[in-house]
Amino acid sequence: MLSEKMIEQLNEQIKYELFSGHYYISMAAYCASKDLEGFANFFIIQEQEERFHAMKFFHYINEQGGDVKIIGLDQPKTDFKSLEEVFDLAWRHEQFVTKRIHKLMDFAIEERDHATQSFLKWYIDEQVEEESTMLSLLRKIQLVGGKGHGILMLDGELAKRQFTPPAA
Ligand code: OFO
Repeated sequence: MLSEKMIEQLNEQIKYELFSGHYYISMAAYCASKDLEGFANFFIIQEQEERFHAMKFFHYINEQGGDVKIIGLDQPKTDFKSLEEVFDLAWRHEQFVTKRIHKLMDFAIEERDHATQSFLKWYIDEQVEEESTMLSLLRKIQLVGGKGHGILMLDGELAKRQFTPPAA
């Protein structure tokens, strides 16, 4: 059984997960506009991951007898200057999401809601991976100076990315 306040907080997190997907599709559009189909694919797959994150909250709220409420999404940024900027923003965005997940965990601890603490553990681990993926790509892009052969090689690598539902 979840408190009303907890249901509200979890519903808000659905919004953030869906917004992450929205933001990444916008980044995919920028990459596609530069003919970087591999980078576009990376963000298209990332959007599927974010939907998975959102739906995990959706099912948890339902399982616990709460009502899911879908809240409107904000307009994501659409004008990007470079691939480096895109990955810098993606990395910063993941840090923001990590902070939100940690705040949720703090609240679950405060409420002595053990079930939600156990549920959120998965997200805490997932965020370590999410931040690391974005930072690693940002560093690689910086390493090759954001252009040339290196970028084409990375693009080829990222074209292979496929969606595999993360282990529950
Ligand atoms: Fe849902 O992890 Fe990215 O935002």
